[in-house]
Amino acid sequence: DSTTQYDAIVIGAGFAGMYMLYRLRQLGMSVCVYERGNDVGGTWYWNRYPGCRCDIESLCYSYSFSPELEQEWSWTERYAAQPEILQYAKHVADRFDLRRDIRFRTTVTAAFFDEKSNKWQVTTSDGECARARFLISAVGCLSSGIVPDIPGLTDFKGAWYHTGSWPHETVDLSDKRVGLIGTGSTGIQFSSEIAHSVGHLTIFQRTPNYSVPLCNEPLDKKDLEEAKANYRSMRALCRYSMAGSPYVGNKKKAVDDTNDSRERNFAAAWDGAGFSFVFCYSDLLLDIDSNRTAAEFVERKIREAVKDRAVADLLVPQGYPLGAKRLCVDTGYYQIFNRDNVSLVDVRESPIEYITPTGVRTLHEEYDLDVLVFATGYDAITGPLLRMDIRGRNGRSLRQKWREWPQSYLGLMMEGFPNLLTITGPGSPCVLVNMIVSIEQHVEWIADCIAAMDRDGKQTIEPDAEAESSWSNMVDEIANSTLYPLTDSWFTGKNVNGKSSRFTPYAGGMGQYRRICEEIVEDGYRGFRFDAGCAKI
Ligand code: NA7
Repeated sequence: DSTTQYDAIVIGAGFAGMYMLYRLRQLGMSVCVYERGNDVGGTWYWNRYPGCRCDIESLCYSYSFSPELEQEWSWTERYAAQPEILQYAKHVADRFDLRRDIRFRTTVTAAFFDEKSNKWQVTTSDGECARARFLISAVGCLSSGIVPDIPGLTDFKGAWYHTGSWPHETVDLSDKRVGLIGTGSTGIQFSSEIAHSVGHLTIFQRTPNYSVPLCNEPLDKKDLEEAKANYRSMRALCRYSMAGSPYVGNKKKAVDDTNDSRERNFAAAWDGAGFSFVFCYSDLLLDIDSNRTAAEFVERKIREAVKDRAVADLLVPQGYPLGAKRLCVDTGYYQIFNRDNVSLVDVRESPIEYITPTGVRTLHEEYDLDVLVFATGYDAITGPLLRMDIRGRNGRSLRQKWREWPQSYLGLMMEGFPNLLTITGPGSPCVLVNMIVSIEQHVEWIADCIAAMDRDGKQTIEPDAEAESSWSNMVDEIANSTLYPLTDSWFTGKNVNGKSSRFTPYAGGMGQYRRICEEIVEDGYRGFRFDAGCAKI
């Protein structure tokens, strides 16, 4: 067999793939990482649109595994912009000499499990085949962008872009008539950044989102010295926290507070904002009445910021709880609507009918545009996995298995797919928490599991069907105890035509999830079977 053999193949060289490679090397394994981009960084490699910035604080949106790395890298802002995060990813790749095991510009198209050899065979876009005992997906949760199927796009004479595959060369938007479709986190970041420099910005909004201020600021020498001296305790807090960030949330419920005290508390949270806003009471994502108090506060803030009452009416979210769609975090978003060169079009009231060679035609009006930008989101969490044709035991495909519902045990492994491990897969906390904390926990769990298998002479690991289904039911139950499923969103898959819709991430929090994973290991990998037939539950 001339096929190249590895101990492990990792798909993706973003933050998950890079750290996985680092840990597998420490186990002495031969590893190949396939990466479709030209360099490391994943999300931060592809998302180069103006205004792209992480809305988790830099000091905790960074690797914790190397104290030396922590000390030598100095973040410049409380919330880092995309170029700085990409620079950090490149620095990590250089520092740990990761690139020599990464095959860039190579997309994995298919993978099947060969039951005779207990190996995964992987096929890539350049027709190459490789085999490995372990196949580890590090494809990310938001890497499969969606451009809506609007008639006429191919006839559009101007330039058009999806924010998740923004060109590497500078796109000159100055003085251009720019159309933006989508007002999620990305659309809000993009429009706030460019409104001041474009000729005219037309924002096509279907659903208004709740957005709170980012309150970004430079990190000075003193901030950094203090952070560097306290990294260990901050990381420990993140690891066992709800959201993978060092917020100490308020234990009080909003419904139990008096009106005056609640107003003061919301105002203080607004002044520090970022995601900590939703933790200013313990029940904002659990109790609809509490949630309403926060939503009303944000509504007042929107109305204070936007001068035109009719525009403010359109920007105020209606009919779904704050935070049920991912909360947006902005820098001066609502204020851009006071500018003469920004207009808001309600495409729920007047839907986009088609794209013309010169712009966008809605039911009631035509808009002339030079550039059209789609900030229309992603086929989240399962999308990047299902783009590949993955087949496990008996040739059964993952697409088939997940037709109804993406069942997984711990978001880490699927029954019928031995030795396939998914970093931040469906059923893990993934997108509900700081992704780096989530990634590090999965990578470390996987590396420890492989080391334990080698110690015990086990070839394969696979979850038991019963463990997988009870985990998936629990993910569902926890989601249903929150307000998240009360609206359609990319969390539920409803943003993708024909996608099975269930709330996909584990909503019990990072700390609780980590404890469960630890207990399962202490209990001899409860719910997993090692080698065919060695069930242990
Ligand atoms: P999101 O949050 O999925 O936002 C996509 C936006 O695009 C949202 O406002 C959608 O409206 C809108 N959309 C999608 N399709 C259409 C069509 N056909 N017409 C009009 N509007 C449309 O994606 P983001 O990239 O902003 O954020 C994804 C995550 O990336 C973010 O949460 C961070 O974790 C990073 P809808 O709400 O569906 O009515």
